[in-house]
Amino acid sequence: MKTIIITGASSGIGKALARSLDPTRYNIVLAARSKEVLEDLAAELQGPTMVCVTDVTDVEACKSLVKKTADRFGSVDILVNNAGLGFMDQLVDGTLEQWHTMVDVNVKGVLNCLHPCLPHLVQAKGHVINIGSIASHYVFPNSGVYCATKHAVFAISESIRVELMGKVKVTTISPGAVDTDFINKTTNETIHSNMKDYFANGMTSDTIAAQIVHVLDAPENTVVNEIILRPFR
Ligand code: NJP
Repeated sequence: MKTIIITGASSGIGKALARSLDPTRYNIVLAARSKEVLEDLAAELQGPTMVCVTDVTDVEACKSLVKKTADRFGSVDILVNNAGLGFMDQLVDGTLEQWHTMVDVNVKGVLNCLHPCLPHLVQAKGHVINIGSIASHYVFPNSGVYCATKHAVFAISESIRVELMGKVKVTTISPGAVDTDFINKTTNETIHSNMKDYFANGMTSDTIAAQIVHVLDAPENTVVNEIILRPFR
């Protein structure tokens, strides 16, 4: 059995991933802030599962998530840094508060979980899966700060790749539009109404989850470092 922590497991891609994993092969740790949703999901899953209510912006909560995981299951083999959000807006209209929230969740949240996990991952010859984005590679209008955070996520993945080669596997999953609650965080009503159909016609969370499962099933001596997925239309 391998032990996998999934952040942002209460919705979208994280939830779909939890449902897609083979319960006979994984101990699944579900992390997010929405306690009841996580508990309902845990009740639905067949295998060993633990709910850890975690705000990834809270350093102590992230340390506790990793400690509880190691105490309960004996190892941390896979960390999926999936929790993330985007507020789409022009720079001149965006609020500093929303910019900070994106940095706090998408970048610091990844680091807050990665730091306490690393000793366990090195010991387990484990795997970090960071959910990046097409926005890890390109900068689009109305999403400058979001793109900056996802560029940072890609850089974090690359630093794991170059420094921990042979010790810890790392994969960046870089999707384009996926039909989740993601776009509904955008408070600029004009941008939201212009983009919501684009996202509603995007890929499904199950499609992204299937690719993560595929990455986890790569041969022991192989690592898939990145998958870029775009809607085909
Ligand atoms: O979005 P959504 P996705 N602490 O809104 C959690 C990236 N992505 O599945 O805490 C802990 O359904 C939140 O949980 P809760 C995107 O950037 C997406 O699409 O209970 N968790 C929920 O489970 C993100 O990195 C698209 O509110 C926190 C989850 O995050 C990843 O995919 C395209 C949290 C968000 O679920 C999953 O997003 C792309 C916190 N402070 C990249 N704040 C796309 N959908 O089109 C939020 O390129 N969460």
